[in-house]
Amino acid sequence: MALKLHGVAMSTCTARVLTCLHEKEADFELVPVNLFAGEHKQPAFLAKNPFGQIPVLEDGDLTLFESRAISAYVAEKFKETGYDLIRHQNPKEAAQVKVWMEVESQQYHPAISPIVYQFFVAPLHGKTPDEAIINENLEKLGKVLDIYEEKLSRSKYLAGDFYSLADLFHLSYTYYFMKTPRANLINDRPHVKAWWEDISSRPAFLKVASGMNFGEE
Ligand code: GSH
Repeated sequence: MALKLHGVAMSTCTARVLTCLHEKEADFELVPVNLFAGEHKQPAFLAKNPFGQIPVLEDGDLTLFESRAISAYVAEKFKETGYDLIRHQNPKEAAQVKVWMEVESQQYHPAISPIVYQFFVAPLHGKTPDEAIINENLEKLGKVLDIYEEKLSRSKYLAGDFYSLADLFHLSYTYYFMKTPRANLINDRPHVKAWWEDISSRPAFLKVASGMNFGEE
């Protein structure tokens, strides 16, 4: 039975899982959730994720939420097909993948997500993007990217000389960030820029990016 992913193609967290599913060439069905109608806050959806957020993955009797945990499950379940995202045959490389997955979630995400929110989501709620929040987080993001620049001068990807789930986790938020007037934070750092151009041009992500039209016509 095909996996069922409940979510919306333009959502960053859904896009993270979709990219992973495409990399693994997994058979799945995307079940749309009507966020504007509040479907994710209704009992039927809350039974799948009590936090009332997308995405949710159903694999038979297994129900999962949290996009990074779902992606890790998909990468493990389909470790023999598609691209190996977790270096499952090399414990030391696999450990480095886990380190940089944590870095994305603990360092990169907290800085980039408020910026993306202010540029793309706040206007949907009739609010002007808050410059103070944007600037404070640009500063944080710049410091994180300085560390990335140094790391990426020593290895082609974050966990080593191989693309992995750690790189993949960065795609969806960075994709929207690159549409803001502050894309220079990436473009001014040559190794980060080369890394971004490489990971964002993988066929699995291009498929997903074609559905990410948040905040655009
Ligand atoms: N940490 C969660 C994950 O990675 O899955 C975050 C999930 C999340 O924030 N989902 C957003 C959502 O459902 C869409 S990207 N927003 C609607 C809401 O929170 O009401």
